[in-house]
Parts: sequence; structure tokens; C-alpha cells
Amino acid sequence: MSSPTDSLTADQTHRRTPPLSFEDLPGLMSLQTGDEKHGPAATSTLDVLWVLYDEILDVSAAALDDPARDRFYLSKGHGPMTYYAVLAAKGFFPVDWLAGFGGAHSRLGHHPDRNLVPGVEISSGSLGHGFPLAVGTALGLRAQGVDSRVVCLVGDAELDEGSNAEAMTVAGSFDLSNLTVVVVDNRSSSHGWRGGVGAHFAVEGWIVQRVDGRDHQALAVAMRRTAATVPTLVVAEVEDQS
Ligand SMILES: Cc1ncc(C[n+]2csc(CCOP(=O)(O)OP(=O)(O)O)c2C)c(N)n1
Ligand SMILES: [Mg+2]
Repeated sequence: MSSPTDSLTADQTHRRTPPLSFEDLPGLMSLQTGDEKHGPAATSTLDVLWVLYDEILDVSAAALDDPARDRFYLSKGHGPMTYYAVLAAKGFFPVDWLAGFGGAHSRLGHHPDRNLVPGVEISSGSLGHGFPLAVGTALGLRAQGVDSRVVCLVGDAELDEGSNAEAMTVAGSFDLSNLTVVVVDNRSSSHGWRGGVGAHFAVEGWIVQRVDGRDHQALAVAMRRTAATVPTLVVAEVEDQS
């Protein structure tokens, strides 16, 4: 299980120029001193987000509007500190912005805003919207013949929202092989999932993989894998929510 070690102090990180590394993320996160009540929700996504932006997604700050870019939708928009840290590390916006996190005049709100933050594809925070949007985007890209992937990150409790059940079924029925959903599973949903969260997706025809959500190599292999005709689910298991 990998974890950030040898982290730089916030001040050291502040003075460095992107692209930065995984080891820089704690420093970048510590710059975000605004009141944040969803710290565990942020850190649960740390490794998934890093591997996505470092190894999987074909996106870059230099090509924000490229129609052929991959799309990443952070549906679980609460606790966006890690998301902001990764985007800053990859040069989507200046590291300087992080210090303003949560402030009245900051672009970096407690929920990400696609109109304010370069690299953010959807505004999120109200749970249950990102996955249906990702299904629509995957359908639209396929209809246009654009060979891009759509990756959507959801929480296990977010899946309690009924909109996700519809999205799961539609994506399976339409064979959306360009869609990958990553569930960060910290076993926080109200009633849990009989047979595990992946069992429901498997019934709808999805490829289902379960991996250690802190293991970068396992995450990369799972998130890189797509099937020719069906959508892919990656269940990234992390520590229980304390
Ligand atoms: C539609 C909607 N209902 C309720 C909330 C309040 N809410 C914020 S975080 C959260 C729990 C989300 O759990 P999960 O998706 O598993 O993410 P985790 O915090 O475990 O990372 C809830 C219910 C919300 N943001 N949106
Ligand atoms: Mg959860």
C-alpha cells in the first residue's frame, strides 16, 4: 500500500513549479487552510486521483478545450482539497490559488465549479449527478465518433442516490465501453450493498474490478483496462470512514 512520504513543507512546495510529484501532494493540501469539514472524503480519493492524472487520463492544461481529450467527472464533489492539489500539481492552475481555498473571493470553493477552476469538467457537490452526466457524455462522444474515455469518480454512499441506478442500467444497455466509473469504497453507505457494490454493476453487464485504493500499480492496471463492448467499474477499497 503506497502512501505519501517525505512530504515537503507547504512553503517548499509553494515555491516549486509544476508539474509536481505525488510526494508534493501533502504540502499542496496543507496550503489549503480554509475550513473543510470533509477531510476524510478528500484523502480517500488521494491515490485514485493521482494515478488518474499521472498515468491514465489524456488531459493537459495546454489542451483544456480539445474535443478529443478524456473527460474526468468528480461526482463526489465534497472534500475537493485533493482534487485541487492534483490539478495544481499538474499545472492546471497556479499553486498560489490553493491558499485561498474556501474563501469568499477564491475560485476554489468547497464544491468544485467548472466555470471557475481550469480542468474541472463538471460542477459537483450535490451527489448523484456526475454519473448520469458521464453516461450522457459517453453517449455523445460515441455518436460523434470521438475516441475519448469518460471516467467518473463516485462515493459508495453516493450510489444510494437513485439516479445512479438508472445510469448504471443505461450504460450497460448501451454498451458504453468508453465509460469507466471508479467507486471509492470506504463502506460509508447507509445500508451497504448486498454482495458488494460491484455485484449490482455486474448484473447490468459491467466489467467489475476490485482493487486496493491505495495501491498505485493496481489502480493503474484496473483503470487502464477497458472492454471492447461494455463499461468498466473499478471499486477502489480504502479504509473505513472513521
Ligand atoms: C444530493 C445530496 N444529498 C446529500 C448530501 C450530503 N452529503 C455530503 S457528503 C455525503 C456522504 C457521501 O458519502 P460517499 O459518497 O460515500 O463519500 P465519502 O464521504 O464516503 O467519501 C452526503 C450524504 C449531498 N452532498 N448531496
Ligand atoms: Mg463513502
